[in-house]
Amino acid sequence: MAKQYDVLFRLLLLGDSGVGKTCLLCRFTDNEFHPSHISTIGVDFKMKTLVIDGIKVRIQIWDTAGQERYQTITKQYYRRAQGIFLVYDITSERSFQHIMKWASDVDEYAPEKVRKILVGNKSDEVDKRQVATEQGVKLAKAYGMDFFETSAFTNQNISETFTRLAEQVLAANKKDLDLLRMSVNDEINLAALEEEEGLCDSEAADRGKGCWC
Ligand SMILES: Nc1nc2c(ncn2[C@@H]2O[C@H](COP(=O)(O)OP(=O)(O)O)[C@@H](O)[C@H]2O)c(=O)[nH]1
Ligand SMILES: [Mg+2]
Repeated sequence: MAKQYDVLFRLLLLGDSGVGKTCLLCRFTDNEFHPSHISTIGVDFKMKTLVIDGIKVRIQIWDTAGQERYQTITKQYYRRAQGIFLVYDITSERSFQHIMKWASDVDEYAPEKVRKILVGNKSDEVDKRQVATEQGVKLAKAYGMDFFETSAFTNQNISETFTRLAEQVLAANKKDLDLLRMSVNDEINLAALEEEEGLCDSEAADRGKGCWC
């Protein structure tokens, strides 16, 4: 049977409630947009496979499914991520201001080599815009991240944004992958390897919920 993928990465969508994280995910994986998405019906994650430089990259994208409202996102969400989308809503200055808080959580809890990308969603809402494109560009530059304005509604820059982060994560893990390739001529699954190495701490296992094992 043909190999389904060469490598698996976990990506995480972060940002205030209502910025459009769930819609971005549904648009990317299913090419669907539900205008009145009921945020309580949160998906845990969705998967998609991309081919980057001939490598089949399976990405598992985690949505925060309502926890952001109560700031109960556990550090395990961060710890298991290799890439993070920091999402704000261009019609909400507040959601943009909060990016700094999300970024500092990432610095605190995520692995050091995690890759981040800044996303200003709802670019179709031209009349309601509160955050200028230049502000996004400037913030992304300050954090050393790439930046895209997206619209889950019109499909603007959706696949570009997800692909760019996947490419960056792949590049950041390329050395490990090449080493693995030399020794394992089979399915390469970084996530499975991590598990074998026991990276899931007992604290998380005890809690069960919120642990990505
Ligand atoms: N106009 C517009 N509305 C959007 C867009 N993305 C999401 N929304 C709307 O914003 C609201 C919140 O979206 P949701 O994905 O649930 O946000 P989440 O809480 O960050 O997951 C919903 O009413 C969506 O229909 C977009 O790109 N453009
Ligand atoms: Mg949501």
